[in-house]
Amino acid sequence: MTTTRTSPTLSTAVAEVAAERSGAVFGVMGNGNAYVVGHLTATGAPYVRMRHEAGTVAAAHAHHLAAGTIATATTTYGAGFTNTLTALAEARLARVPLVLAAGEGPSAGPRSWDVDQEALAAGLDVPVVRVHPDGAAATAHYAYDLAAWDRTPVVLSVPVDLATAPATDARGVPPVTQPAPPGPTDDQVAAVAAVLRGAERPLLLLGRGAHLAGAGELLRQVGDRLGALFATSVMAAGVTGSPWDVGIAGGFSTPGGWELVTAADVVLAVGIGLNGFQDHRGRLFAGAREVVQVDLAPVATHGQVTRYVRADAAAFASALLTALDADDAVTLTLTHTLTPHAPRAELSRATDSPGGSWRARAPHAAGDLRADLTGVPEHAADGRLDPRLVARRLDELLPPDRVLVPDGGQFLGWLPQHARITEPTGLVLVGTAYQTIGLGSAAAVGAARARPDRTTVLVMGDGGGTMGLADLVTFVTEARSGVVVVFNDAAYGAELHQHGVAGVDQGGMLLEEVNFAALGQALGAGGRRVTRLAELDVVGEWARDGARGVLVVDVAVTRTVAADFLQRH
Ligand SMILES: Cc1ncc(C[n+]2csc(CCOP(=O)(O)OP(=O)(O)O)c2C)c(N)n1
Repeated sequence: MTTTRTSPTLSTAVAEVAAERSGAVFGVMGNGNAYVVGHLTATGAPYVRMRHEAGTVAAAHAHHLAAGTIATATTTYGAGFTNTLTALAEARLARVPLVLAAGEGPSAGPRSWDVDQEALAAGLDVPVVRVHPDGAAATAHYAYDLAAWDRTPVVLSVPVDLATAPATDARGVPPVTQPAPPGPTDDQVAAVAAVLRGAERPLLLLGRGAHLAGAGELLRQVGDRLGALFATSVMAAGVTGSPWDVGIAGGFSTPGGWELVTAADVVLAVGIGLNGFQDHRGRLFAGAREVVQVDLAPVATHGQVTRYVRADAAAFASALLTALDADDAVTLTLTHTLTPHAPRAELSRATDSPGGSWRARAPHAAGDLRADLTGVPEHAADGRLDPRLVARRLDELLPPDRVLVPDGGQFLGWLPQHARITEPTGLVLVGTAYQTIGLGSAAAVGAARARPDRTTVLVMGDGGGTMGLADLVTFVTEARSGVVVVFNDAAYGAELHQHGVAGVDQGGMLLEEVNFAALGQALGAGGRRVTRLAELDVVGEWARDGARGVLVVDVAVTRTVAADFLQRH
């Protein structure tokens, strides 16, 4: 293939824009994108060879979650494109911006083996931008602008018959300008401040919108003024960095955290969609008389919201802080007049909520809210390990500078419930929006690329793990520092605990045991099969030895313990 053309072609123009606009390009090549990929590799662009096309999109998705920037996926037309559809649906539902530069059938009309890619993308609500030789670079830029503006994956389509056509700048495409996010009105802020002032157990419930707006610190200050507790969505775990964060709200809550979250009488939900996972069967607001939601959606997105403010999370938090400070100043003056020598701490406590600060009444909220596992036996009756003890031990052994990347399955709940996640980029979750399994290994590739300074911890079940085997190969070759933890119950455990227990025949749920440690070794990683908790120490040894390369830890866990998120009522 020639990649030394001096004049730009449609493909080289797309490749140049992809290299300029994205920190990484994840691709599998074929006829439809050969010239795009060839130009990327020839020019030294950060191109990652994935092993399955679903992985190209999942890796770009994870890269965005871990780095915040837009990444690119690239595939050929036809089978290459259709292989991406599950991952594309996930990115669309998760509102993750990325660009998929995909080959497409000829502009002159389809051949016998072409499918209608535009219709397939439309079925997923994913926009398609077709490149034409005139204005190829401008059109490619438009695809990135659109992805950023609408927080969506965009298919940038390269018709195969035009792939090497000379590109010109003849046609300009107006840049997409990001509209300023709406700010709250003074009246809205004053009303919310009053509601929060009247709360006995105020909770700030924060989602990815708060993280993306960079509002974590401001919201922490708001909560501190109010003596409030914090909880987050899974995508915003650790966003405030406050010790008063009681953890993830919803199916992944710790028992202690869930009790506190559902006891709140006033909830301020910021940058969070309040979806079914967070709401967890309608119980999220069990104790709340007021639920204030602040988000960018045109209207409230949960039926129990009592007051909705459409605003950017940071603009709102800053205005609310000012309003609370103004209230404090008034109270401070009054209190100071009465008790001129009272220490500052006393004065600020005087401004607390009516029943005294929730924090003062529930000091355990700042402590360890995880389930008490005292007395839980290491091995269940089937002789395999208890996954909760495994997760708890791994939390101690894994390097603290880590990014957890779970696949989907019932094991999903164990690490969020038992391991510390101290910042939103410390947990990269690809698959839950569309409820798909099998994308974890590819997501781990994207996370490892985005955060080479961290240890990437790929966590998977044996079912999703085998589904995503192709890009386990990529992870092992790509990751500078990685651990693969397989919660291996030799079953589709989530199916077993939902349908097996309901009487569905288990023939389709039980799997042959796969030895992932041996698989890892065959791929060039370290591998250890773990049947006793003490054998997990291999992770600590690996970390002490410099945490280099990839270690696969295949843990034989029991089928008999069901995850809380499948059964909490
Ligand atoms: C692509 C896809 N196929 C099937 C399912 C249905 N499904 C959900 S969880 C699950 C089992 C996952 O098994 P495993 O990865 O071993 O994890 P475990 O549940 O055992 O922890 C299956 C098959 C799905 N969510 N996505």
